[in-house]
Amino acid sequence: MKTAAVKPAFDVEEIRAQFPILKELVHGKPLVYFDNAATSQKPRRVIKAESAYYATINANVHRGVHTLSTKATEAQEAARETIRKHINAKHAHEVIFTSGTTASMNLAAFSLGQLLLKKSDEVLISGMEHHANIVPWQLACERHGAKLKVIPVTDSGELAFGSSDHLIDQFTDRTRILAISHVSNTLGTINPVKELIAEAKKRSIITVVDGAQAIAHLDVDVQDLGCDLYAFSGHKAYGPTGTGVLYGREELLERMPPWQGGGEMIDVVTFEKTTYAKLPFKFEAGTPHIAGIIGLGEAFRWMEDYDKAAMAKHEHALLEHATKELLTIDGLRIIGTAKERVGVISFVIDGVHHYDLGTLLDQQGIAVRTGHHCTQPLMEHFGVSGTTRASFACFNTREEVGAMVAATRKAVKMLR
Ligand code: 7TS
Repeated sequence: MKTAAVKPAFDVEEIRAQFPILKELVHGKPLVYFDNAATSQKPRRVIKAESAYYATINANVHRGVHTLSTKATEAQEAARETIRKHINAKHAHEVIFTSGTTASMNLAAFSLGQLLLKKSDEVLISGMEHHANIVPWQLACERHGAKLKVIPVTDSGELAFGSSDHLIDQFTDRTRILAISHVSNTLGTINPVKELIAEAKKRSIITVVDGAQAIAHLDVDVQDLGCDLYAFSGHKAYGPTGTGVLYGREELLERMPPWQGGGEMIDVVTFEKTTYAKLPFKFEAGTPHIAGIIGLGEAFRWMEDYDKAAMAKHEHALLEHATKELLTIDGLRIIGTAKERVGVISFVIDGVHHYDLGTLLDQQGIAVRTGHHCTQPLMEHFGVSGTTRASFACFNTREEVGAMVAATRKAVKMLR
């Protein structure tokens, strides 16, 4: 387990002051940014770190003997170590940089497919997955003649385990891989991944966690979870777009074949045969997003400066306030009422299309996401074409929630 350091008390105004974008006006109104599940905003420190790389040490990494290349390499590798510590991985080389969760999942599905999947084997996912944790496995299953199986979702938006007492009857003797989201991007449900992983381990099933919506909101400890692979995007955790991570347990990564070929991932290349570089470089073909990775390291250092539990508590209070206030609107239904949730709230309103509501909220300066949120099977389960979704970050306030509720009430009057 990680050791806790003493952190300053949570002060939302002090946090807000660090996000330059929060001073922007949208349609003449102060920006209320409630689309953090799509991408979070970035504190000044992250923006500065990224531009300082370009302004002072721009060079390619792990290549040159010259000073700038050495400095760029050191800055990139410092980011890797920061992330290792944050997620409590055993080794820095277990942290692979990717362009985001989507790339991490494609890497995982391609490589694990090659390593593990044979005809009639099974990959188990859940009914609340983002398309990035569905389609790569479908492609892998097609390639290897394997089957995709799905853990159903209950009406409250939780995983439906087997019959009783958390007995998991979705696992069969053909299940090779369990790929599951830590937190649902549409419902906010926090899944009991640690328990699922323990069950999977008893059956020698490899576990892959989609942590895209967890990394900025929960205390993620990969050793405590016991997962084999853990994927997330940097840009949802106050870091730059185009950055992400795939954490992998060393012993498994050693056995997994590369996903992409090219420069940096090789040891020796001949036309007859190529041998691969050691970890993590075997999985990092080509020039990485160096500036972004440096910014990502800074985002994690920034998060480390705060008490994540206090951030989570603040976001949860916003969720509770939003739930209570939104439910006073006639005909409004919340989609996803699981007991354990992060600050994500999805809702539908009788007689109001989510797209129209999103447009009217935008005119009030309020940014929410509308639509299926890249979870079409989940929308089908709930019998809706889409929802309006507000997703909170540590810089959001109770007053902003009030503004959203008032604007929603006004919009409903106009639209009905
Ligand atoms: N997995 C989950 C659970 C996600 O929420 C997302 C993005 C992804 C994977 C893909 O991440 P990317 O960084 O590679 O795009 N989710 C959302 C969302 O909810 N709204 O916009 C993107």
